Amino acid sequence: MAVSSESLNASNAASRGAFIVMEGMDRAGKTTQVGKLRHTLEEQGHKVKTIRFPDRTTPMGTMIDGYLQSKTEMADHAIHLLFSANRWEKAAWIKEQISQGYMILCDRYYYSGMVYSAAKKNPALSLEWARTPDVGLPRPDRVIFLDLNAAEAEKRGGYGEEKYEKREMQENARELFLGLAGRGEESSDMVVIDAGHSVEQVASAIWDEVMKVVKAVETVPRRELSVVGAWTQVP
Ligand code: Z5A
Ligand code: MG
Repeated sequence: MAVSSESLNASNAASRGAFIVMEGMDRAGKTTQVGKLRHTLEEQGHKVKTIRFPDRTTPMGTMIDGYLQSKTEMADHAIHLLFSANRWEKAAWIKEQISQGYMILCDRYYYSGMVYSAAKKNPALSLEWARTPDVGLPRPDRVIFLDLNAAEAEKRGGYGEEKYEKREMQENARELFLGLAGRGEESSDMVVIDAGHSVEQVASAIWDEVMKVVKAVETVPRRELSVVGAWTQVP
């Protein structure tokens, strides 16, 4: 992608990496865009590692995969805590890579965790409850939310194969995701990008955001990543 006029220099040796999360609706293009962003950052000389959640390669991830493919049943709270535990498995690794100067690009994170579980509308599983097990995880420097309505998502490849890929669930999840723009630290961490454009147009909008974050991280050498804090007040 063309970024020449606003290129960034390779990582400053004295700075930590940036922790960037790609969130969004099903089939919004998160994995596609993580790949493109990795390529662009590496072209500019940055060290980059990618991670995705759920990480289906761990023992807990295998259980999550079985659930998403409707091979096993699990109580709503139990699967929710497994998704969270799957992130905690990687928390120390994320902190370590960031301190070594790697840019971490993360494909889904705790935003998906709380939103998809709350989208089930189980009266005993609120958004607030769902967020709690993730308090204390590494807090992203920026969360890019790729917004796509369910009708557009359904036109894209592979839709409908997994458990949550149903119209009502997707519409509930989208409403909850967008509602995070007005809540707690998520309101300052999250930026919404319209994912209904071409891959290149979306990549360009993402780059505009990422560039700002990388510059900010590089100007404050060795500042630690902060952690996800508790929601202290109900708006
Ligand atoms: N889940 C949860 O409940 N709790 C949690 O804590 C977490 C997740 C972390 C599986 O996630 C499910 O887990 C998910 C949330 C839940 N359920 N739902 N819904 P996953 O990340 O493993 O899901 P996935 O299989 O990777 O699908 P995805 O992430 O939704 O897709 P994507 O990464 O956003 O899209 P993509 O793979 O990049 O692209 C999809 C297709 O669209 C592909 O054919 C592309 O070529 C095409 N595409 C991409 N961009 C465009 C544009 N701009 N225009 C046209 N076509 C495009
Ligand atoms: Mg994906």
